[in-house]
Amino acid sequence: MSDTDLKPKTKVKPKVEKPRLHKVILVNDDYTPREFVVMVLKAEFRMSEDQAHKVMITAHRRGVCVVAVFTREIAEEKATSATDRGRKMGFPLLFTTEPEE
Ligand code: TYC
Repeated sequence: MSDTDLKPKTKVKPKVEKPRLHKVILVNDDYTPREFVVMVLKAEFRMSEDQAHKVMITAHRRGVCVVAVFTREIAEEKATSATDRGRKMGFPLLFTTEPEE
């Protein structure tokens, strides 16, 4: 570029989409012990005993409860890992994910 060349006046701004967030959802079942659900919530989602108990009891009463919100990859990893903890113990404990509106 010589000294006489004009610099472009407009900057090209790359458009970066905000990553859509995904909910991790705890699903109730009739077999997994309550204390085990609380233990998994504390271990996997860094919840306090009190928070974990509230989430567990909400899923128990209403069928499902939103546990936390993450980017899609993290939500899926957490849901799989938490579900596996139950499976290893022979429980049907289930965590699913769903995109936020
Ligand atoms: N319903 C289970 C019981 O009565 C406890 C439970 C709560 C299991 C929440 C799963 O997501 C769940 N032992």
